[in-house]
Amino acid sequence: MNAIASAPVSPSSTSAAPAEDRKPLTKKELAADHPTWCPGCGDFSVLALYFKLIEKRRLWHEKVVSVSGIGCSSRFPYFVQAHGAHFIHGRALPFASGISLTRPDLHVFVFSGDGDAFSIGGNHFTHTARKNIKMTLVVMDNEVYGLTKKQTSPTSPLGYKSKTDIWGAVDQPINPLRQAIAAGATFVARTTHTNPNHVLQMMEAALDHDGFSFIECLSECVEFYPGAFDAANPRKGGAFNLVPTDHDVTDEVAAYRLAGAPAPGYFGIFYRVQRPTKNALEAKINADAQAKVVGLAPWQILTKSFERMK
Ligand SMILES: Cc1ncc(C[n+]2csc(CCOP(=O)(O)OP(=O)(O)O)c2C)c(N)n1
Ligand code: SF4
Ligand SMILES: [Mg+2]
Repeated sequence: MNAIASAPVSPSSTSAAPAEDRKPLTKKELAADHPTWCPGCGDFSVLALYFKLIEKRRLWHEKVVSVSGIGCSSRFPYFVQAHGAHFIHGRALPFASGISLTRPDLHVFVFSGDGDAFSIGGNHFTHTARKNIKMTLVVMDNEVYGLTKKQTSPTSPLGYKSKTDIWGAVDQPINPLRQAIAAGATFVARTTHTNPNHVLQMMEAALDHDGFSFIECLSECVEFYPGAFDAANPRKGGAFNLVPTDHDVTDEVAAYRLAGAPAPGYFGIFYRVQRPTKNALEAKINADAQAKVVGLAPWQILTKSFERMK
């Protein structure tokens, strides 16, 4: 991971070369530190497919930003050789919002855990979704707090035994998809780490979406919740059910209803609509304001502003 201010420059990422002459980045060029996740952790799969996405879609080091909060999944930016920030627990989205609004040329990705995104960061999830700030949020949902060694998370199912619920969880878990739809997210999808092609497909669709795109990616914590998603894994006797082909992704009520299907639920795009982004709306305000001061020196603009305040 590199700090925002210091973009790494590899031979294939010099900004002098036109995009069409540059070779897609390879996994070797994209990999930074060796991931410190437990062997078998679902998060490895998400990282590998993020590399694949960058390679396939010919994104460049200096144009990609990976932001995260705190948690096992949030270690993600350390392992990517591009701009990135491992920020404060639950605060990845406001940090990423600032980047997205000030640098519209960058592809902003946020990688979060279920605790990071829905517990301590729950309010930011709601507000980033309703503001429709252009970025992609991937929540690596393992239904537990992994980093802190097995506490109940907002997505842990009823009855799940953890260090904070030794007799089994009694609180109704949240439904991430329904929460996103209700908050005003304009792209809502679900996938699972055991189906690599599908993860990549969802990441590509999210990248193409002009607005806030949210992907819930089931990602097994083999240490503290092994087998959590066997019911969605055909190799473990489960069923991987795609969103029905006749589902209308612009129908909010239908999406909400589909998102309520009992475990293992459906996989695919539940909801996708176009609504002006905060990025576009603010850019217009800025352009209008700038048009009023064309030809003036900065000190004259400042004087005008002070006069308005009198
Ligand atoms: C302000 C603050 N409160 C609590 C913590 C402790 N803490 C670190 S990670 C974490 C939860 C991690 O769970 P999740 O977001 O689901 O990520 P996972 O490790 O499961 O990938 C908690 C409570 C912290 N680092 N900072
Ligand atoms: S504790 Fe769980 S979530 Fe964390 S790295 Fe290990 S398997 Fe992955
Ligand atoms: Mg978790």
